[in-house]
Amino acid sequence: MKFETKALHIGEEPNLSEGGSGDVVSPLHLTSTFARNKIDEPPRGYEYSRSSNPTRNALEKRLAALENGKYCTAFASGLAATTTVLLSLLKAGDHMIAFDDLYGGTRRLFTHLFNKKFNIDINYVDARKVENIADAVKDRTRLIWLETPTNPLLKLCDIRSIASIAWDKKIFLAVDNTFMTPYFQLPLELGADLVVHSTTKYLNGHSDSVGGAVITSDEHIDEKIRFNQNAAGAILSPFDSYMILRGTKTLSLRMERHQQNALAIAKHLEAHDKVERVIYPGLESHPQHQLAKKQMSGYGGMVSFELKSDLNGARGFVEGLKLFTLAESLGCVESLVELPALMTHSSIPPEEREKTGIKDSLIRISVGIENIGDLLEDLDSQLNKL
Ligand code: P1T
Repeated sequence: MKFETKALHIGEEPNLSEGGSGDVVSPLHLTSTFARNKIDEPPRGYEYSRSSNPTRNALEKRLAALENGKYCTAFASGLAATTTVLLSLLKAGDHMIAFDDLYGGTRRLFTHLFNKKFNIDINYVDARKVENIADAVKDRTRLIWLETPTNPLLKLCDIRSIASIAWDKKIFLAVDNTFMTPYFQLPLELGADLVVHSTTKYLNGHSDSVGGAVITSDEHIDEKIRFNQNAAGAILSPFDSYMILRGTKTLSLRMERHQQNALAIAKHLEAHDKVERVIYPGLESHPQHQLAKKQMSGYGGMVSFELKSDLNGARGFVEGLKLFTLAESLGCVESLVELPALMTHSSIPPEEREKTGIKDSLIRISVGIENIGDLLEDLDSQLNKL
């Protein structure tokens, strides 16, 4: 089955056997527990909804299929998924390497919890250069953590080349695929061991659910993560599982439109004299456009740009927009705008932000599926005020 078909049919096969009701849409199983006849009689594979739930299972099956993986575990948020991966693969004293440009909350989790509290040694490196990863490897390195493209600077790294280093040194490679989704990028096919998602974003797509997921094809990795999904308990609720199942059905259509609008906006901003720099992997001016073409089948819906202005100018710009809602998050049908220095990445110390290139005037937009003419008019109205 191709992507669009899997997104509709995997995990939601109507049950037409005797006793099955033939629901076309997977029923929402809100039960917390499952009855059994006798203590030793396994109750149809389900015992308790933290361990396993039919609606969550349906979603996990679908997401595994969309990423071309074998196993998926779903969590209460993207960060809960990330936490469970680190809990499952690392122990105190281990070393990990992470891209130096990451979602601010992921970096806060790594630094404040796993490094400072649980003694995981972490090196943040510019993973655009594969040799920076190779140079950072130590005997104790157990995990490499990447976003590509990164949040918010849309930097790319070469998954296949980094996977070959990881493979050689027996290090796990995890890729956060939230920005591209499996519609545009398949990290497992490129050699990653695990894919992580904030399903809060494109997979659900409608700003009305928070969730996360981990996908792998490695049985042993899945076993560890599944154990901790139950043991630590940061599971996705049945209702959110239902919402994301519904969201994935239109993912392919939404991603095409997000991308079409994002490219038009990126080109428009690039030609505007009030704009210093536009970052979008689909622009030929993106320093890694060739890698984007090779590694991804599209460029996504996220655009970042710097105004020829200061923090106050950028603040006035984002606060003045009418159609772009000023809010954190991304990947939903409506357009959102934010200032990373004061919002999503404010937990990163200013000197670290400076080092990775997150300037005060950097604006990040998550381009929605509205009419492109309306979106351009909204942006122009604020650009002309500068
Ligand atoms: O918010 P949560 O579902 O816990 O997901 C965390 C997360 C993980 N990975 C990436 C790439 C992300 O962008 C996020 C969350 N990001 C935002 C809320 C944001 O506005 O960037």
